[in-house]
Amino acid sequence: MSKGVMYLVAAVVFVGIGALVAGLSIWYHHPNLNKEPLVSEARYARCVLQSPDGRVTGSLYLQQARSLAPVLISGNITGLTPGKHGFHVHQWGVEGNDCKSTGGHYNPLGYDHSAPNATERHVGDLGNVEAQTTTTRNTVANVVITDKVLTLSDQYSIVGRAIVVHADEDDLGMGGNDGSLKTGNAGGRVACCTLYLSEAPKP
Ligand SMILES: *[C@@H]1O[C@H](CO)[C@@H](O)[C@H](O)[C@H]1NC(C)=O
Ligand SMILES: *[C@@H]1O[C@H](CO)[C@@H](O)[C@H](O)[C@H]1NC(C)=O
Ligand SMILES: [Cu+2]
Ligand SMILES: [Zn+2]
Repeated sequence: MSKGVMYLVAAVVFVGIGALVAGLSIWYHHPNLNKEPLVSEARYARCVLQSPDGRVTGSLYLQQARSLAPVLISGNITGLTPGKHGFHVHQWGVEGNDCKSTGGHYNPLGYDHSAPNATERHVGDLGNVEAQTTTTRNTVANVVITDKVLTLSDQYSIVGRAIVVHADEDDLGMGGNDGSLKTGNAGGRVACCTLYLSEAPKP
């Protein structure tokens, strides 16, 4: 063997041993990396709506069977004015009972505001909920949403962000003006809450 080839072989062996040592040390410091998780991958989250004037209340329950599965949202919201109300995930959690602290619609991909079934939309674009008058002169909006864009895990998780309910109807980006492509012209923020991870609901 020439000297050059010997040096090359020595270098390859040296780098190989280095990689092995690095790999073993990562494995040693993170012994859980090669273990199955003890709990199921399903995730659950909740959001307890609050409104500055206390008129709107409601609880929302979210669930996702596994990473990349659709997110189901269910719940009831009472005290809204009858009719449709924009319903979104905003970027930040609620600070100090102030729905303005939640920033704009959660939009990590930089798209325009649109409808929940649009291929390009804000991640937070969930359309509208509709409040109906009940016999007791109150209103209730029954929320049942299945959404394929939202997720409770990974890079674009909405956990820790906010759900915001608006005063007016979301025009789903069809309003023909700048506001429509930003917020759907859904008006003021009448209620909001921060999403937090929770246990599976008890049957
Ligand atoms: C919402 O209210 C309806 C009618 O009272 C009830 O059947 C439903 O279970 C409620 N949904 C949730 C998620 O609490
Ligand atoms: C989204 O839904 C609306 C109403 O349900 C429908 O008119 C529209 O064509 C749908 N858009 C897409 C992109 O599927
Ligand atoms: Cu909003
Ligand atoms: Zn939006």
